Amino acid sequence: MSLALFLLVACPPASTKDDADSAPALPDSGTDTAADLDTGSPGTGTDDSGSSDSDPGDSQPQDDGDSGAPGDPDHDGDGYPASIDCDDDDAGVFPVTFMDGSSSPSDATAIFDGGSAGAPASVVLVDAGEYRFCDGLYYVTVSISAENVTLSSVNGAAVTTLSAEGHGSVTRLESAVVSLSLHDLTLSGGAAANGGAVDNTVGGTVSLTNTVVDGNTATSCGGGIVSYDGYLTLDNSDVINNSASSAGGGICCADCFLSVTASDISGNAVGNRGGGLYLGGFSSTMTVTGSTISNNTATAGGGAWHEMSSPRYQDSYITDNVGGGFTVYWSANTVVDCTGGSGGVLRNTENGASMDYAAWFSSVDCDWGTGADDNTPYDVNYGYSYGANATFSCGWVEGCS
Ligand SMILES: [Ca+2]
Ligand SMILES: [Ca+2]
Repeated sequence: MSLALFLLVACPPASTKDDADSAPALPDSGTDTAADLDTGSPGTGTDDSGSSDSDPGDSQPQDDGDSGAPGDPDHDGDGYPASIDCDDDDAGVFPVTFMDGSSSPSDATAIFDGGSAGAPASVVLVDAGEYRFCDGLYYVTVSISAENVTLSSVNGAAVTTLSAEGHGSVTRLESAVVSLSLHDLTLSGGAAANGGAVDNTVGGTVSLTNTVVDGNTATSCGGGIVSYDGYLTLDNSDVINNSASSAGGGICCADCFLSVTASDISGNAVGNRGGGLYLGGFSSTMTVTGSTISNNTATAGGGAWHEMSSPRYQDSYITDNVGGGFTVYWSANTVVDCTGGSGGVLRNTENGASMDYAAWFSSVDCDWGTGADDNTPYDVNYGYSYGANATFSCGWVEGCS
């Protein structure tokens, strides 16, 4: 088809009908010329393709008078165009929505906005409630002094990230009464002395649900998360690719209560003890259930280092760590229980488990590896070596059998 013929077919006479908008079936009540000269007021005109329409690219057949840029409408009139408003049909949902439970949602966008990679926004939260984020990458450091604060997202961790981009911890608790819940978020880019993504050195309470702690660093303890004298709960969350200099590449927990369920602690590294996690202090307890600790690296305790604590692994895997599966040092009671039908300590470099001054250790129905799955050189290094034992208990070194 020649260009001339194509133009004849595609372009009706401009003076007789709507000329170029996205709803050509609509008659244009204005008088068109070859160009669009519709003079209707915004919201009342019928041709939206011309210079008189502020949103020629949106889905409205006519100028809708909204404040969105061309092609980026603000349908719900909340002041935010669809590109950053993850619910553009709900005027009560903003890029960052704050809900305190007692009134209608309010707009918290301004306090989280405006940060850049070089200068993250420094946010202090003094009001209890939930801050829910639309999709996006927010450059922030967040310190929390309100008692109960939830940071969450509308569409999940894969599309919603808070990053400190090397300028401190992503989140920091300011006192022991603070309880911080993290839901459906990714925390990354934190860099601090302790706790790159979550700094809880004050004895507060932290829980992570459907959350990813990825790519944070600490010069001392807890590349991803630190918890001193506090409570830390992970549910269906990942602590991955974090690093620390001295202890706990992923997690550092001292005098704390740690609960890990259906989570993944992988790919973390530390210069000294506890590649995945470090559990220390005189009163720490830990339960890891249905989770995986894998591919972490340390000089000792590649997967985990337990010191003066009581760790319990329930139906969990400790695999492929460099520097040993886990080390138990001066600890009262260690249990590795796989009676639920899964879990094991497999393919760790050096030992599956190493123990010094461990009072009691038991393994129930766990796979400690055979053949290609064996740990090297020992499944259990207890001063002596024990290999491929599925179920055994050791009370003090000489009682191990
Ligand atoms: Ca909107
Ligand atoms: Ca909205």
